[in-house]
Amino acid sequence: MAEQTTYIMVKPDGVQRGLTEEIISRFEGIGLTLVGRRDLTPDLEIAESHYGIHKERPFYPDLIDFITSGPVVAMAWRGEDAIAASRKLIGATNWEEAEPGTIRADFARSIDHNVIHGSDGEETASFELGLWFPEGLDG
Ligand code: IDP
Ligand code: MG
Repeated sequence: MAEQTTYIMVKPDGVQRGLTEEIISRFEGIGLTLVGRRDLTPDLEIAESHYGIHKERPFYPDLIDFITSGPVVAMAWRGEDAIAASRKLIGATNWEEAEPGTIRADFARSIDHNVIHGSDGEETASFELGLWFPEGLDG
């Protein structure tokens, strides 16, 4: 497996609950390196691009409201097999189905406010990194 960079975002609920540092430690704990970080409140334009794939889903309007509701921590993490390793660390979308010890199993308590986002594949990762880090990454 080659080195990859993935897009990870602490969602507004995670930031508001003070989980950012704990989440960063967990990514460091699996050996990934933080190569970009931006703290921002997403505007409608970036939120709609990021979640464009879910436009037809019933939960889309609530998802956009939620993700634009307050600050997020947008991050780029790099390392061996970073995309799948991060998804594993994060756990299933629905916290009730997430493996014990994953971030969502430990901290999420609803399917929509589930603390964290992680890219689900190489194409998604490169799209999302370009969207959230238009000026590029460190290193
Ligand atoms: P993922 O975040 O695990 O990749 P996706 O299926 O890509 O999950 O969904 C994106 C986000 O949309 C989820 O993280 C969650 O916040 C929200 N979401 C997904 N499915 C539902 C649902 O059935 N009800 C409400 N919100 C949902
Ligand atoms: Mg997804």
